[in-house]
Amino acid sequence: MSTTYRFSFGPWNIHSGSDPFGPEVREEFSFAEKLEFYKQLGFDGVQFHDDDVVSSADDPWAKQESDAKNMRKLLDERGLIAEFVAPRLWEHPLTIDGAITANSPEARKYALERSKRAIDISQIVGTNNIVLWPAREGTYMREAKDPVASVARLVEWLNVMLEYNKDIRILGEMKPNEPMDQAYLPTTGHFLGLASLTIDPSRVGTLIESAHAILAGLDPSDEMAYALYQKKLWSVHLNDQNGLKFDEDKSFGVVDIRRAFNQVWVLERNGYGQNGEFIGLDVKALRTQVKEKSTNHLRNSHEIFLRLVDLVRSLDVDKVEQLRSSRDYEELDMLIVNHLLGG
Ligand code: 3MF
Ligand code: MG
Repeated sequence: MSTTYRFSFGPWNIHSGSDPFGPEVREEFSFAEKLEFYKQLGFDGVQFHDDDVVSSADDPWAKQESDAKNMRKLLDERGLIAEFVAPRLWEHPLTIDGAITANSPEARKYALERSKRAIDISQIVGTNNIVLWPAREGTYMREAKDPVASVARLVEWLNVMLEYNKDIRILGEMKPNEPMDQAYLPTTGHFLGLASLTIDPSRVGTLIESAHAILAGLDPSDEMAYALYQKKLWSVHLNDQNGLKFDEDKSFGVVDIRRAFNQVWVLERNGYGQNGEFIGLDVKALRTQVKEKSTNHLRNSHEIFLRLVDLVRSLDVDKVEQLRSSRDYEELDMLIVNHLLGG
């Protein structure tokens, strides 16, 4: 059965181009304008931070609830689906030194309460998927926090969330560094290892971002395979990355088309998407783009993904099997390269 893929992205993927070294270079599209791009560009799913849904995660709950209901209406009117809600735990003044692993009890309490509200928001916008990107759950220097206590705090956070709502599931999006020097849970493997210690491992899975695997020196398709085997690959953030540097969030496949092909191969051949999983694209427009063309990275990534699906489907699998059996990997190399070159 061939999968009909559904695509998603987050409102942050259409942006005004600021980076740590310079300000905005183009005017931000309003949220309402961004929403109109989804269907135009071939996307059905919207990924949210809690405060993408509500105007402030620090507002009284009654205000947040009404904001979330309005958002649900906007989505329904446009035939859009909320894919996940992620509590944005890394921007608040209280969470400067981390949220879940902060040394400050006040910060940790804030993180727990805010995360519960994010779950409440998810229920209103219509998704059970909660993404945890533990952005500041690490250190700038090793001595800053107790590493064992930090791991325990991450498990405790998971348990509180799983207990708070029995319908939700948690997707950990792991990244080895940036903004921190070292993350406590740098890879999918680290996270899934802890998942087994929670009160309900069946509701703890993963979202794998290509660039995050690359930054950890790993191959994204192997990371995806590892999670797929465990039936725990519940979302992806496909993108590309040119080596070990800051997280570039380049369009999918533009740096290494073969690496992208291998991700599509592992997803397609293992039925990813057949239980409603989205093809999420966490891609950023280059800073040099003008506003009118600052959604092309999404269009391009979507197109590259679909063209790679065609290439995966048209690959001569018997030939691949034959070359594997005869251990003729030089010929296998050529078969793949020829296929990618259209020959
Ligand atoms: C990290 C993420 C997001 C970030 C987003 C904004 C769900 O890779 O996917 O968290 O917030 O990328 O920069
Ligand atoms: Mg991401």
